Amino acid sequence: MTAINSVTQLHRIDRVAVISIHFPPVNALSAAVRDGIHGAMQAALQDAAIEAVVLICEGSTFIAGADITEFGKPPAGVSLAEVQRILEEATKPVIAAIHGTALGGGLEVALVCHWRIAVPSARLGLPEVNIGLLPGAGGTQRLPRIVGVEKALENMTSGSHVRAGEALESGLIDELAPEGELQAAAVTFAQRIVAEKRPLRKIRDQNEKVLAARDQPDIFDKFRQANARKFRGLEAPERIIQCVEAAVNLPIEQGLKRERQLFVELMQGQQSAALRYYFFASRQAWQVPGLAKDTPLLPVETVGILGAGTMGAGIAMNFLNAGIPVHIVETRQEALDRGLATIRSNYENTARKGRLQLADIEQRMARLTGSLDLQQLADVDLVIEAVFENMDVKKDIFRRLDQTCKAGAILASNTSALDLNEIASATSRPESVIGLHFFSPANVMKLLEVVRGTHTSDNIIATSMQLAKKIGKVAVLVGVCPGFVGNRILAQRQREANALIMEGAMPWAVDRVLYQFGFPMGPFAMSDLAGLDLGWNKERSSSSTLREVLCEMDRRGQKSGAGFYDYDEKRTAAPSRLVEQTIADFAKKKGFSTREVSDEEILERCIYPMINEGAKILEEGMALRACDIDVVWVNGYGWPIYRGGPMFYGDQIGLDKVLARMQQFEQQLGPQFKPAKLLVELASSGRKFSDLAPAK
Ligand code: 3H9
Repeated sequence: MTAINSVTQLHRIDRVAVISIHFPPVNALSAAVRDGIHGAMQAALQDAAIEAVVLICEGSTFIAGADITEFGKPPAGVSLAEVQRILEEATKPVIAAIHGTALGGGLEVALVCHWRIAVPSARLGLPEVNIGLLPGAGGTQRLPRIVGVEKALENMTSGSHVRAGEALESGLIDELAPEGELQAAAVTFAQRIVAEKRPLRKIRDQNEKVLAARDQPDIFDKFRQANARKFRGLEAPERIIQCVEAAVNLPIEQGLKRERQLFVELMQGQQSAALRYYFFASRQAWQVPGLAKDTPLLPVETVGILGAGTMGAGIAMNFLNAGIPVHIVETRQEALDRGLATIRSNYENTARKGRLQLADIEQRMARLTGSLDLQQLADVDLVIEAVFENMDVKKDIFRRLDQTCKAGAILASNTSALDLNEIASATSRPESVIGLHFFSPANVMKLLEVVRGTHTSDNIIATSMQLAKKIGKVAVLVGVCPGFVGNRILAQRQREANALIMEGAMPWAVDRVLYQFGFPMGPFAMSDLAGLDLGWNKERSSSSTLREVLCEMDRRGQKSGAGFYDYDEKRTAAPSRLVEQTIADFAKKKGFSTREVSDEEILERCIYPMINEGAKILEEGMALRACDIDVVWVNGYGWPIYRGGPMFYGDQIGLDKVLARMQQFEQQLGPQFKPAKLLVELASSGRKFSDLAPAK
């Protein structure tokens, strides 16, 4: 065994050289890894006793890609292109032995090896699109040469991973190795290649599949059209398509040049910077400073839910899906029956779309029970209260839970805005009380705000974070304040959207600007979808808000065929003259004078107060890090991921610019725009939100 460098070993098994990489956590292609492979290859090629080479990794995975932390730094070590050249041009067969994941640059390294062997649990993919890039080490030219143009387009623009079995079928790998015996199988495979004197196989020379696509020029436009919605606003998918067009129409050397050029363009762009930032942000959100790594976790093997409404039912599904039995308690049989039926029908809908087997439905439903008896929750490990937002009702429930539930049970509230500490004060064990704020529909939405009360104990927090992972949520720890992080920031945008239409912007103009910014829909389209009559009462309605006026006109949103917009029978929205007039009359009555409002103002008025509110949230320690706020907004509110999140966006456009506009708005429009202290501090010292240390 020879150490080539700190991360690379070279050893011989008979006449096969085994290069093994050990660079935890994911064997990313850092300078050391590149140097190591290059050095080991040189040694193996020079050694006359060596007939073949196996490239393998230690730890949990094969190479999972280029080292993202190196991006943007000055180049160091041997380049990836040189590493690939020495592998591909080697005069001795080189076999990549894959376990875990071979992703991005990792798969691109495997693709310049002459053969690939993998264990069945391995997954392979080119997920660069997820960080706003394209496979920049030949992936766009080599993948279509193996799996064909359509599959390559699909794989690279979705960033999906394929399992080893599928990879074998498509030719991406050449053989499966028994699980746990990868090295031995790879060496045997290499020896067989040598014994059979097989000519070295280079993917770059296999042109059949790309040439076949030359006769179908509309293949690319069809692909663009079919995916237009999915790719909206994103730069990388289109560049990937252009690279594959190059693979089809140009010789490989020119295709590789085109790939490099487009890769560099993306790498220097703002989208990739945002997506790379988000990659690390989404991982950091799981880490809670001050919480010891060995904090004991509580077992959560049974869950009780109070309330079988839309929220309660959706929450229950998360646990049923993860194999955890749930008991739902309601106050009325009818409501309970409706809730249980909702859960079944949600599963049936999923099954109809082919995403669930009928047997799975029964398995999940078998884990679900319900009753009208709170005592049934005496032994559960976790209770989640999901009744309507009323402090007195919630306090009463927690008082009773305190008397009913076993010691050590986690008592959680799904409140979206109420003071968790006040709720906890109704119990004799506030240390066991936590907020688990799910977003609607709770079985679909990824975000979970884990709300830490003043007294919530560390093991309840650690257990909740771990449980969130288990049920497939993205958890962010937040503090107790009205609306927590997500809704508190949303309130800023909503206030401004409402104000803008009083000042002369039409709802469809506000919606268009926010849609073009990248949100899936604007606030008025969203209100129509949710229903304008949420919380509206016909008897008490007094035309005091525009919303009330619209409801009084029976414009209650999509469900009534009209709201801010008019809807046809397919629910296609169209701007409404009547609404335009209604807004003008209402604004006049309230003393507003209307004017032309520019798109730029709409955007700044809606977004900058959100950034400002985020700054206040950080100032108060209600979010641990700026990037946590971004994770909340991307996962819970449709913030376009390629803009990183509101705080990253603020950093990107410049906090001095945000501050200057907030100050102008404050002067023109009032104190609601008063800049946060933190925003002033950062902007005046030329710093960013990302420069801040996390809160404790
Ligand atoms: C590329 O290859 C470009 C090329 O085409 C062209 C070049 C010219 N670099 O996700 P986890 C860290 S672009 C640096 O929690 P899991 C991660 O931050 C790259 N670090 O684990 C975390 O650190 P920490 C294309 C990386 O088991 C730790 O590893 N490749 C990288 O849930 C564990 O990560 C990709 O986009 C990296 N490439 O999932 C693959 N990857 O512990 C990206 C991970 O300090 N990676 N880290 O928080 C993944 O998809 C997942 O990490 C993986 C493991 C599936 C591998």
